[in-house]
Amino acid sequence: MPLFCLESRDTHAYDQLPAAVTSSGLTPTPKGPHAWNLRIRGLALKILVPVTLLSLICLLVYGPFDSFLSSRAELLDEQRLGADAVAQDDEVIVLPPLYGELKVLESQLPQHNLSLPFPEGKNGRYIRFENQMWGVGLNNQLEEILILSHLAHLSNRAYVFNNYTWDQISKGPYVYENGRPRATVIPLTAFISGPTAGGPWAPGDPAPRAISAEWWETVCPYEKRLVLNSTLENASMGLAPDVDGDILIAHWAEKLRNLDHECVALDGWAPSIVDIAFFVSNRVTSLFPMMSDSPVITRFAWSSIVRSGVIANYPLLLPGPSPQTISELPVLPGLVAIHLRRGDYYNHCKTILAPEGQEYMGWNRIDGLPDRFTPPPGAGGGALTPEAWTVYLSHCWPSDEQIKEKLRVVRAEDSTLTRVFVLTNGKREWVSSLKKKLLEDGWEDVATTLDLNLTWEQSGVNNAIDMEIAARAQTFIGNGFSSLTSNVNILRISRGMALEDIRFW
Ligand SMILES: Nc1nc2c(ncn2[C@@H]2O[C@H](COP(=O)(O)OP(=O)(O)OP(=O)(O)O)[C@@H](O)[C@H]2O)c(=O)[nH]1
Ligand SMILES: [Mg+2]
Repeated sequence: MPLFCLESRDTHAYDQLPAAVTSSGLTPTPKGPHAWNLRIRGLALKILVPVTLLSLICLLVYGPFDSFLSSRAELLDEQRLGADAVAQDDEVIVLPPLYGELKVLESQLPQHNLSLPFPEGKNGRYIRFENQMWGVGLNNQLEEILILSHLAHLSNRAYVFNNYTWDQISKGPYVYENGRPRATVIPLTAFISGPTAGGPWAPGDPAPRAISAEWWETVCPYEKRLVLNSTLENASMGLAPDVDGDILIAHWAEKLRNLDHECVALDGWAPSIVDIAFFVSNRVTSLFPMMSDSPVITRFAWSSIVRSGVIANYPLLLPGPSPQTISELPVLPGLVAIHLRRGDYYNHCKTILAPEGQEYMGWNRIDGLPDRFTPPPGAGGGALTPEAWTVYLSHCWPSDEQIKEKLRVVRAEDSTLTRVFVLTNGKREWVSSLKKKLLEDGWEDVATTLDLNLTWEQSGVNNAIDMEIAARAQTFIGNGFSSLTSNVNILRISRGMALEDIRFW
C-alpha cells in the first residue's frame, strides 16, 4: 500500500476551498509578501492538517503498518492455533470428529436408571458443578475435573460429568477459528473412561457411579436441586481465599457428605472451588498425596480410542512386536519423551507467565521432582527484564540447542536411553528440522507427534495419545508451566514410576 492513500478527489477538494471573503461584512483578503506568507500558512494549515490526519488514519489502516499488523496477526494466529498449527500445512481441511455415537453409549450407562437402589437411582446422591471451566485446553479442564470427581467420591455423591466444552455459547457443532473448524463440545468419553466418566469404582466401593450431565437433567430436575454458591459457602466454612487444597477439599467433602439433599449443584455464576488460579498457586501441592492415591487417579483410564492409538503406534516407539493390549509393556524402555509446548506458548510466557513471575504449575510443583524452578530476579509484578526473559524462555520455549543439551544431560545420567519421542503442537517444518538435529546428535531413533499413524477418530484426541506415550516413556522431560505435562506426571507417579525420571526444561 502507498504511504499516503488520499484519493484524487480528496486532493482536488482543497483546490475548491472558498476564496477569502470580502469586506461585505467578511474578512478582507490580505495583500503583499506578508499576505502571501499568511496565505501560504493559512493554506498550509487548511491543507496539511486534514491531509496529515487522513494520512495517519490511512497509515494505521493500510499504510506501512499494514505489513506489521498482518505479520503480527499471523503470529497471533499461530500462537492461538496451538495444535491446529500442526495441521496448517495440510491443504484439505477435514472436519474434526464429534463422536456423536459416544453420547448414545453414555446414555446407556447402567447407572442411568431411575430404579437403581440408593445411593444411585431416583433417590440417589448427586453433585453437579455448574461452575466448571470451559473454553480452555483439555488439560486445564481435566485437572479440575479430576479433583472435583475426587471430591464427589469423598462426599459419597455421583459426580456429574460434562462434555469437554470449548464453546458453551455457540449452538452449532463447530466454531471457526481462523478459518479452521473446531468442535464446540466433545464427549468426555472420547478422551477418558474410568470412574470419572461413568466407569465402575473398585469392587466393594459403595460410592455411586458418575452420571452424564444429560442424565442429571432427568434424575435431578430443577425443583429437586439445592443450589450452593461457592463464595458464600467458603465464607460460611471459614475458608480463606488462600486456604491450602487439602483443607479446602476436606471441608467441602464434609459439607457435601452431610447434606441430606439428593441433588446438589454448585451455582455456575460463582467461581469454581478449584479455579485456574488454584493450579498456579502453592495451594495445589498439599492435595497431591490424597489425589495420587485416589481411585479417581488409580482407576483413571483413557478412552478406547486413545488406547487404540497408542497400541497402533508401538512399532514407532519400541523395536519388536507390538503388545496385544494396552496393559502389556506399560513402560517404553529406552525411550525419553519430551514435551515441547509451542503454538500459543511464546505469547503466553511473554505476557503472562514471566511478567507475573509464575512458578511451575499444578503437579509440576510437588516435592521430590529433581528440576525446580525459582523465578529469576527481574520477573514479576508486571516487570520483565531482558535477562529474566531469557531465563523464562529457556524453560518455557527452549531453543533447539537447549533441547539437545538437556537430552545430552539425561542420556549422560542414564545410558539406557537411546530413543526420543517428541510430543508437541509445533509446526511441521520446525519439528522435522529438530528431529534431524537430534538424530545427528546421536539418538538412535526419533519419532514425533507428526509421525503417529492415526485414524480420523484418533486424530481428534491426539493430545491424549501423546500424553499416554509420555506417561509410559522411561523418562519424561516436560514443560513445567503446562497442565498437559502436569497431568502426565500425576499418571506416571500414581503408576509407581520414579520421580527422578520426570524432568523439566
Ligand atoms: N498432540 C499434542 N497436542 C499438544 C501438545 N501440547 C499442546 N498441544 C495442543 O495444543 C493446543 C493448545 O493448548 P491447550 O489446549 O491450552 O492445552 P492444554 O491441554 O490446556 O495444556 P497446556 O496449555 O499446555 O497447559 C491444544 O490443542 C493442545 O492439545 C502435545 O504435546 N501434543
Ligand atoms: Mg492450556
